[in-house]
Amino acid sequence: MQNKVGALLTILFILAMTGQAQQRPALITNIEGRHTIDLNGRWQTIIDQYETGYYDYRYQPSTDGYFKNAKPKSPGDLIEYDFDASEQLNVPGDWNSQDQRLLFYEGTVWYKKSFDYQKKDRTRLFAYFGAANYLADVYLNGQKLGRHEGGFTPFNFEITNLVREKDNFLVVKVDNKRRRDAVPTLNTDWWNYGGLTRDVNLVEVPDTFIEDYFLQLKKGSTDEISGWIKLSSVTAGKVVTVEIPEASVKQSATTDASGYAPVSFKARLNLWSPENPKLYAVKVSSDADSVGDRIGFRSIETRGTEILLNGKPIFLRGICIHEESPLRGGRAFSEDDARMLLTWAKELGCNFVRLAHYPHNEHMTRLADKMGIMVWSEIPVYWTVLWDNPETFLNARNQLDESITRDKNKASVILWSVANETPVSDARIKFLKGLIDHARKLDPTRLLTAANERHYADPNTQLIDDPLGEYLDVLGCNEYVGWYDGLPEKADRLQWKITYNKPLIISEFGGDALFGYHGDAGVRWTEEYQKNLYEHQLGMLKKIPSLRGMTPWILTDFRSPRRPLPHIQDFYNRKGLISSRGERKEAFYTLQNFYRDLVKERAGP
Ligand code: GCB
Repeated sequence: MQNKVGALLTILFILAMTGQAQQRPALITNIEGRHTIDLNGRWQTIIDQYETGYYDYRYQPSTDGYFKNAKPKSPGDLIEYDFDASEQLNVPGDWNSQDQRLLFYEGTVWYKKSFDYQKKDRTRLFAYFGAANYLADVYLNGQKLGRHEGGFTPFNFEITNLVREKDNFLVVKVDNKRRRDAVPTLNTDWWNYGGLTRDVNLVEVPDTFIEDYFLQLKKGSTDEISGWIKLSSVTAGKVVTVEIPEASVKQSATTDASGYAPVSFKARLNLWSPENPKLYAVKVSSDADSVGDRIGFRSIETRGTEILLNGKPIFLRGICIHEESPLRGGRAFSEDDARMLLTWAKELGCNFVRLAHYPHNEHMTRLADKMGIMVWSEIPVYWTVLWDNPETFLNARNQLDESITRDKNKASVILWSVANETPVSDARIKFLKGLIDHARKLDPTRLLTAANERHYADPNTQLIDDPLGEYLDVLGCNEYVGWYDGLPEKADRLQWKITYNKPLIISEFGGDALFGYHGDAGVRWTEEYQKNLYEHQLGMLKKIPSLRGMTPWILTDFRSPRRPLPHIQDFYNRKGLISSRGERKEAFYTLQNFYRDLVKERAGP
């Protein structure tokens, strides 16, 4: 029996690795270009720590759970919940920062929103969730639509046949309990914000609609757009058209048996770059549907240790960012939140951000497109996920898939990262190689990276030789010389050896400082210590010949359960260059000056 189970698991794992086990979910791309009805606002909620609304007293899934939104029909009826009399929470928004009782809560909260809907002929309707952390069970009018796992990527369900004109109730059970086999796993260094953390919309589309499209410059080209358009049904022989009026482009193609229409055409384009974040109005249409987008076109490649944007070598002046709103507290979710974070990054002198450690909301990547900021996008394969578990792999791959589906037409996104600080092993390589292959299949144009670790070859030599490097285009490396690894001055005597002839991004370094705490540079937690650490780090990093970018850790202080030190941390990771109240620490200016000098040096004498 054991053997049979083992064999079955192996087959599942092989299927998963080769991509045959699961169909890609039909996620609708570019919701902004669609007619939507927003379901944001106040939702009724029930805290359900014991999951009474889901399981019966024998711990079997109940047929009569809270998703029924039941009401007593007579005075004698026993119903122990009532959404309409329950407390409300804002959507989008995590629950932790909205209700003091829920700050540390990990478990289930039920959400309910009622709405009316005017039905239309030949119109399909989808409920689209920007994200729900972590596990979402979704019901409409008492019927289950499905489940989604993964806290940072969008998903949608069709509700055309279930929706009615009056008194619909959309119920979502959101569960943010951490699990060893989940992605991320039990152990992270960020707050486990639960809830419907991003926008919820109803999306109207025609019967056969443009479900997805990929329109980017062909790898290595600056004048050939190549990609595809996918219709929702698999009817062959349908004509689809791409128009970019400003570039005098109008191209048609015909769908194949699976509803895909490959396109490839020449175009004279004003290329997207941080100095010139040019976006073109693009229209994709079929006989029944039409969707508008704004897309930038740029090429991104590597040559030896160079990263080339539009054929020219670049240096990525970056910073890491968590999806947290420093001033309001809690998860960032709005365009205003995104604007504040990206404006601060620009003020620091950045042309690049690492959106750690999971896909951020779409406002971030849309705004990065408009503001001319290049993006490293990441999935939460963090530290020690279960490398040997096929389900864990499928989950990670699905999160990568949804992230690429959402953002693959954003010029700002130049790097997909598949992991952060994962320990070297064969099982991990197999897992991550599976993700890399999948990303390359979905998107042959972008660069692949991961934030890896380094180790000491001898007391003065840091060695980057992670075997994963072989499969990456750009090496990412986190290091904490001066914080977890000695004192800041240690950086002065270190040399770096890198076994790959590839560009390197130092994807993290830094140290904690409490804003306003001043003292000697030798005193931990002071702004002076952090500033001194940055000075020594920057001196060291400048000497690495293949260094092509850096994203120090991190733009702003952020909440973390791993950081309890009273009066200093108070459950915040204080490695921000900006405090959780928006105050710039001294090291902010150290990095800002460094980036200013870099720009001057690169502009020439
Ligand atoms: C790391 C992690 C990051 C942590 C950071 C820290 O290496 O990648 O998620 O927050 O260190 O502050 O320790």
